[in-house]
Amino acid sequence: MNVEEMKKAVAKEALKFIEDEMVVGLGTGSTTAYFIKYLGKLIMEGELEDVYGVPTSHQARLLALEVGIPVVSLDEVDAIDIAVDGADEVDPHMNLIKGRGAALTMEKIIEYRAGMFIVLVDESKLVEYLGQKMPVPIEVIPAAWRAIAEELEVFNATAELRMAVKKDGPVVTDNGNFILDAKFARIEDPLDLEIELNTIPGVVENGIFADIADIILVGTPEGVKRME
Ligand code: ABF
Repeated sequence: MNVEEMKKAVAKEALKFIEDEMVVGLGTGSTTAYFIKYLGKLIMEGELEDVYGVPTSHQARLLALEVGIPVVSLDEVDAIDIAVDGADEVDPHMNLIKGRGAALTMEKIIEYRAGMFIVLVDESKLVEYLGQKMPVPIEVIPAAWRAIAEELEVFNATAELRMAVKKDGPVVTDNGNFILDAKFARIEDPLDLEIELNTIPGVVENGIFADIADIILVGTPEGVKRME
C-alpha cells in the first residue's frame, strides 16, 4: 500500500462511525478530503440520512458542498456528534500537532466540542515525542507576529512567519491572521505547552492538541491500525 492508499483506507474506516442524523465535524487536509468525498457519496446514494457537516475551513466547506454534504456552521447546531480530521504528528499518548493547513483554530474549536474526535493519519505521522519532526503552528494577530516570535525565544523555540507558496506574502488564515511555525527542541509536556502558548498576548490558538483525540486510525502497509 502506498501513502495515498493508506489515506483512503483510514478515511473508509472512519465512515463506519457515521450514522443517520449525526452532525459531523469535517476536518481539513488531504486525508480528511477522502473522508469528505466518501461521506458525500453515501449521502447522495441515500445510504445515510439527515447527516450534516460542520466544516473546519473554507477548503473543507467548499469540498463538502461539492460532494453533496449539507453544511451548517457551528452556531447553528446544538452539538457535534463526531469530528474527523488529520494530523501532522501523533505521539504514543495520542497528543497531536496540527495546523499545516492553517485551519487549526476552527479545528480545535470544533474537535473540542465533538462527542468523539477521530484522527486519520498514515504511519509516517507517528513520532516518539511531539516536535520530533514538525514545528508547532501558532495562529497570531498579524501586527503581533514579530513580538510573539521574539517571545517564543523564552521557550527555546525558533519561529518563522509562514509564507505563501509563491513567497509573495504571508499565509493568511480563514480568520485573517498569520501563522508562526515554532520549532521546539523536544516537547516534554504537550498539555502544559499548549496552555502556556495561549497565554502570550496576540496568540489566537496553537497547533498542539493534547489529550483531545479519542481514536486514531493509522494507515499502515498491513492495513488500518487503531489507537485509543
Ligand atoms: C489538517 O490537515 C491539519 O490540522 C493537519 O495539519 C493536516 C493534515 O493534512 P494531511 O492529511 O494532508 O497530511 O487536518
